Amino acid sequence: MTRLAICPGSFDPVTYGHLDIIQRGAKIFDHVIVAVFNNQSKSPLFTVEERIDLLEKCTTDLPNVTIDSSNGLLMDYAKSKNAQAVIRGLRAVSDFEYEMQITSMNRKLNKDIETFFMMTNNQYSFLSSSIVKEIAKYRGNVSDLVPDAVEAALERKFKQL
Ligand code: COD
Repeated sequence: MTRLAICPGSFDPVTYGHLDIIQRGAKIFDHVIVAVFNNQSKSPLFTVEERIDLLEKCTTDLPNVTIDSSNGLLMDYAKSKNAQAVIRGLRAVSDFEYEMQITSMNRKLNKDIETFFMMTNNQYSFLSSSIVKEIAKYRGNVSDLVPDAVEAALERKFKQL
């Protein structure tokens, strides 16, 4: 049986913290689908298409990773793909509280799909898409935080705004 996991998120935009979780997940599961969800409450900077394009550019070296998107519930999406698991990353205690609530609710929606948590790599423990956007907005250097393609996309985006 193929072990398939969904790695869901906003990825607005993808960072080295996300990529670390995706790479490590891809070593454990046969196939990982990175799914971009349109979380409107976060007022995204990038469109879903732009986020997918950046994720595709940053995962070309991972043959068992594909990129997709969804507008619905994560558990419905995971079931439609016959996934056994969802992968999430954990940075701090604050992440834990949020994840615990969502995971409990997701388990209520579908008890057959497990959520796997991976601790952040220490060097990325303070890294988030929001912090990257804040730094890039004021023309700060984000080259240690995101791949080149994302850095260039941020530059273009903030020039337009
Ligand atoms: N180190 C390690 N992990 C990290 C790092 C880092 N530096 N940065 C981010 N991550 C992890 C996050 O913990 C998360 O697991 C993943 O990477 C994606 O992060 P984000 O911030 O891009 O994505 P989120 O947390 O905004 O994604 C939320 C979802 C879109 C998954 C959620 O809203 C969702 O499931 N939406 C669909 C509707 C639904 O089913 N809702 C739940 C109903 S109970």
